[in-house]
Amino acid sequence: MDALVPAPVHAVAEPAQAFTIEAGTAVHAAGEALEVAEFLAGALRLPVLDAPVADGAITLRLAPAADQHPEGYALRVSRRGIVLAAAAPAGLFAGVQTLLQLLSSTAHGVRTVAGGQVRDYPRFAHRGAMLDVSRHFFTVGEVRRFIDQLSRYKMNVLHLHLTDDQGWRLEIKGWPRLAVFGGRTRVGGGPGGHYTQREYRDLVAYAARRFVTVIPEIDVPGHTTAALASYPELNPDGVAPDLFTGRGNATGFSSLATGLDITYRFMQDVLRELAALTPGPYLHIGTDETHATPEDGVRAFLGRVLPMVAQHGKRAIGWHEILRSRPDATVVPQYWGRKPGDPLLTDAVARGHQVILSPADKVYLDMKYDEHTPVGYEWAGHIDVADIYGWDPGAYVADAPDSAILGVEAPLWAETLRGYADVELMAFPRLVALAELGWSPRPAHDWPGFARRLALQGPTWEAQGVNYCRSPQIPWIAV
Ligand code: TNX
Repeated sequence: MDALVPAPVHAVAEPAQAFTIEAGTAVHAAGEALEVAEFLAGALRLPVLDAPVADGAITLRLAPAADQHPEGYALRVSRRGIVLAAAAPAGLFAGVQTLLQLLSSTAHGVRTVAGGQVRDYPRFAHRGAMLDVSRHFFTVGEVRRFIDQLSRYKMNVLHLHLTDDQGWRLEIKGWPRLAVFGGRTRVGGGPGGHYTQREYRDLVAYAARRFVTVIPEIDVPGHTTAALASYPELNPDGVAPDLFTGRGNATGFSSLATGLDITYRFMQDVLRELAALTPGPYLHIGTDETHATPEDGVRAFLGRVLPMVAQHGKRAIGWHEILRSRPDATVVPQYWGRKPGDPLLTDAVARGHQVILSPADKVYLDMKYDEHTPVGYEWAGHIDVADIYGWDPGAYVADAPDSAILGVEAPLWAETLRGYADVELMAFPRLVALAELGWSPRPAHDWPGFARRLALQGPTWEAQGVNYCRSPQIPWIAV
């Protein structure tokens, strides 16, 4: 019980009550609880029985209660059996992740679940990571692995940065060259790639089975060389620029033509197809670093594009620069600045916006841990595990109630990454620190305790072949 990450709201260890998984143990569930039961049974290699609570069994039960958090759960492990109850399937899934962390097996293959009781629910609704698949393309298999890794720590959002100067990574049927031409390459000029709509739908469904919402980002009107290179008619002079394979240190050098009608036909088509692929409530439209777009052009562009997002029944997220155009309060700014108490956020919250916090000097996973990290940037400083753990999202915006903070998200930009092993190196263990900031109540916050619990994940990662960074701040167990 004292090894759980993220730390639960309330847990009592009952060491004499460990449950032993026997040859005949089954997972019992009915109705809507069955899908999560099957997930657990798959992980434990046990059968599922559509049957009521029984001694010696692992039972998953939905007990809808209006006052209970949709991701909350109650878990009771005793010698006689395990009962996991929640108001909604998302809560059962969170409880399953707790149960799996309580599992251990002896050298002889005897599997036990630590005894005790847990009552738990998250602090923030949005607990996410962003993967930049534009600067470097990651395959469906790699993204699935990332989703699995997020969900183990009760993270529930995967933001995919699908387009940028260096690559357009999603098939758009009305504009096919975006993916087949605009997705051809990547930073450094190696091969790129893209997701067909079918692959993308499968990915979204895979995430949904793990209660992870995919938020797709089409970054506009800047960061758009891949689109401009694919269709000459999107350029005011009718001439397509070359594909871009640099890192883009001078980010913000490209722009959609905000004065051309075709730009809005393009946006309407892209957003329509994107919305149709997105069961979740959000579409992310970028809007960062629009240095190549005149300020009134940005305003005019957003004045036409934001209603399109709403028309498709979705809520828009934009990087915090979007606030300069004074959008209505349904728009969610994602803050990547570095100023606690930034008046930009205080004012936005006062106008009714909910915000996502991704301060670059706290949670940018593309920053190096220290000077020895083989990849990554340093413009927002070094970020070791204690830095990502050492701030309070609830206190970052002056005078904001917790309800104004939709949550936290760690972006992983991919300019310097060489492959999926580098994703793991940059994400682990730091992402787990963010998971705890997002899930655990503020009073549970405790660095020495967290460092000790995090160290216990090391053997799991070794066993799974996760390329994590053995930060010297963590008391890793010798391997
Ligand atoms: C800034 S943060 C960017 C990205 C880069 C990143 C590199 C933001 C919204 N834009 O385009 O990839 O820095 O750290």
